[in-house]
Amino acid sequence: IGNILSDSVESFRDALLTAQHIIVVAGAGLSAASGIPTFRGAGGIWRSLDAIDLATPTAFAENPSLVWQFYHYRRVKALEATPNAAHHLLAKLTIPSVLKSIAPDFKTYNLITQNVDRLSTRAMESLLSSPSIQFEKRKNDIPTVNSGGSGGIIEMHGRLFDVRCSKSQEECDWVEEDLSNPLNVVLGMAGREAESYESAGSNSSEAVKNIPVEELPKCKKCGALARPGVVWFEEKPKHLDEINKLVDQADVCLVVGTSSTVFPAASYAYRVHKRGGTVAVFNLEESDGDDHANFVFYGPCETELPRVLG
Ligand code: BJW
Ligand code: ZN
Repeated sequence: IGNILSDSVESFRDALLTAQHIIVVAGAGLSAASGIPTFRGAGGIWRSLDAIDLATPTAFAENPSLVWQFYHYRRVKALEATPNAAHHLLAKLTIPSVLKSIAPDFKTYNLITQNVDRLSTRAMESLLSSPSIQFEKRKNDIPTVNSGGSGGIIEMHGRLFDVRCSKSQEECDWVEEDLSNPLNVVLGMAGREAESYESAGSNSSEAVKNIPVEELPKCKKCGALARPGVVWFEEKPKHLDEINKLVDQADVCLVVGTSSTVFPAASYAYRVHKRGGTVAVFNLEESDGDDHANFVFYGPCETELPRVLG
């Protein structure tokens, strides 16, 4: 028996009138309009390799040179990108007076994102620096994780711009945010070479250099090989305690631009729905999230979010 879905803006806005705790669960589709490739489907192929196969501890252990070049490419993409209308809309909802105009009883609003590209944080930063908006004393409250609070951006799959030691966290806890481009000269050179190879008409893994481990980024504490500060398959997502509290208290869950195929993120809408909460999916097309939704707004989230919530 299929789940009954509505696409009525009016009914969804009615549900928001009594909402108290609102969460957004976001995925790669949120950043698609900014030019960041998604994981599944055509966008997920890098130099003829599948992004999903590269985002694993095994791939890194077997070929750190390959995986670092993939993340160098991703870092450059993210640095060159700018937040789109969907990031900006979700950021604007952290302003209590704005959210109160559509959800007058709301108490908390938090964005749980699977994305590592920093674009939601950048949308927040640009909002906080815009002079035209009154901030209700939120000026110094640049959100990161704030358990039980409101206005947080929770980056559950880590961050593309964090660089950390490849040893286990117990062995070496070094981690540093580094927005530089390139992160290291050799990666920069390999990236440019691969690009000219590609523009000469080839899109293959042959364009990927074999960089010796000594020339890859290193831990600044113990000298071991460094790795991107992202969460790969089989690794523990970040901030799970905070997230679980938010999911357990949420009465409205917006699912934005995710295929809802990766756990535990894929289970959050299900949990809210099962408790009788309202779930609204914003996606280009049908996704696994639809199974546990009350509302589905098909289309690009950068136009659908402003249409439904703006
Ligand atoms: C638009 C749009 C537009 C496009 N507008 N929409 C069996 C059952 C249950 C679980 C498991 C299982 N077997 C294995 C597991 C666990 C595993 C898992 O879920 N595997 C599945 C494949 C089954 N999960 C894990 O391993 C996680 N860890 C874990 O569970 O740990 C447990 C633990 C607990 C305590 C201690 C120790 C362990 C970790 C998952 C890590 C995922 N990592 C990645 C890479 C991150 C780094 C990087 O960026 O490189 O995260 S994989 C990749 O998938 C990335 C994404 O965040 C994630 C989700 O993808 P997302 O965002 O949904 O993207 P797409 O491409 O799939 O979808 C895009 C969507 O957007 C599409 O639907 C489009 O239609 C849409 N769209 N444009 C609106 N403009
Ligand atoms: Zn180290």
